Amino acid sequence: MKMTFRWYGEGNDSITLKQIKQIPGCSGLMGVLDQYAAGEVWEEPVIAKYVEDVHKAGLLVEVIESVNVHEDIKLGLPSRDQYIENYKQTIRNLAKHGIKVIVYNFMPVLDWLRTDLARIIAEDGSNSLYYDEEELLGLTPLQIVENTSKNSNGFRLPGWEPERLKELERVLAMYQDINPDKLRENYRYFLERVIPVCEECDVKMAVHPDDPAWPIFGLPRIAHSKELFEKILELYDSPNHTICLCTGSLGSNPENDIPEIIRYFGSKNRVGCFHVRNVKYLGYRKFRESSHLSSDGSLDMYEIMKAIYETAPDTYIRPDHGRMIWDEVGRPGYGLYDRALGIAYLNGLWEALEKSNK
Ligand SMILES: [Mn+2]
Repeated sequence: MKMTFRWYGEGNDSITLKQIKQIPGCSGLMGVLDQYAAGEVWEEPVIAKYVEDVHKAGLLVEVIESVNVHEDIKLGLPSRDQYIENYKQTIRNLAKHGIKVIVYNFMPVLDWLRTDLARIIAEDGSNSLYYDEEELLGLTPLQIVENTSKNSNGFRLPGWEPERLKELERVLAMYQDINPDKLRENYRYFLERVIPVCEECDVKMAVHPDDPAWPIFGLPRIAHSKELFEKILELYDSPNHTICLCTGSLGSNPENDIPEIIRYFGSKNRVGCFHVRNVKYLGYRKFRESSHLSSDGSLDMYEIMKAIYETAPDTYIRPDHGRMIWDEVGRPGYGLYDRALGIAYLNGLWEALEKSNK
């Protein structure tokens, strides 16, 4: 298992590579280059500079996240072919610099979604990302986008890039005719073109689940349960077509049995990497993000790590969102302290699993 940490690049993150290097048992990054809009080619010199910075700090980067899929590909518009060509070029460019896994998603228009990016947790005064479907019902998609960018402490949030969202209403309307089957067909078209390139370059595509794990604003969403992921994997049969198994996204729906889902796809060798975090259920379609510790949230993190240990031991893991603690100010969900605590804890579980299995 390689324990990693998400990092947005020099000048674009409140956290330094030196700080990440000092987290015990953190060997590398899941990297992000969020200067690129969906559909653009990620240029080789820019990738090379990012990778070089990371290596200089004594860290590895073999996973890159948020290589976003252009909306025209999801909508199946004629212009998709050019965007797919660009995507293929980005895969080749990343592969040349040692990238082994590319994390992306196929969510229409809106990426991950919360109704509050900094909900105060009464017990200890920390804050974390929060979702309440009832609050959402009172808002339009445009209001949600505005609230989300306003409350991000000045950081661009992945999936919420302004240029991607400025035509929000027009794009939302275009999804009126797209049902889940149609979206899957458009997804198949994309995979048929992109996965052969991954096979050539020895790169795995890893699709991230819908977050939260149900449809929102009437948009088709096709990646939020074991059955739906089974359908996704059936779209193209290749070991390079995998899941980024995010325990907190899938875990937002208590009907998803996370350890069971990990075992199922892990033993088929179809998990490219893991985001591991906990979530606390507060009611129907209402939750907040908690620390990683099992007893702080609703997921059994020991069972989750055990399922990974038993079915996908050579994988990449990173702690996912953390709370904001100790008065840290940063990109919501992506502070240093709570995620570093998450790494220490997850590594502790892993050490115990290793030793008890000797
Ligand atoms: Mn995730």
